[in-house]
Amino acid sequence: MRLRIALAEKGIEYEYKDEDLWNKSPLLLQINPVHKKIPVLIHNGKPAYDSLIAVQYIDEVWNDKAPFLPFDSYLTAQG
Ligand SMILES: N[C@@H](CCC(=O)N[C@@H](CS)C(=O)NCC(=O)O)C(=O)O
Repeated sequence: MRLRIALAEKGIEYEYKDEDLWNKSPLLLQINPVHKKIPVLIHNGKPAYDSLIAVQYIDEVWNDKAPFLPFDSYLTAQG
C-alpha cells in the first residue's frame, strides 16, 4: 500500500502485478533474489526494494511534484 499511495500522490501511471507469496514468481526471485519479498518497484528495468527506500526513490526521481520528505538531511534522518 505504501508504494501505491506514493505513486498515486505523484500521479504516476504504473503496471501492478499481484504476487502469490506461497508460490513466488520467477520475476520476484530474479529482481529480489536475496530477500524475495514484496513490494519491489521496477523503474527503467532496475528494482528498488524495501518500501521506505522505494518511496524515497519515487520522491527523488519525480521531484517536480510536492516532496514527501523534508530536504534537510538531519530532519530526514529523524524520520
Ligand atoms: N521492510 C520491508 C518488508 C517487506 C515484507 O516483509 N514483505 C512481505 C509482504 S508485506 C513479504 O514479502 N513476505 C514474504 C516473505 O517474507 O517471504 C518493506 O517495507 O518493504
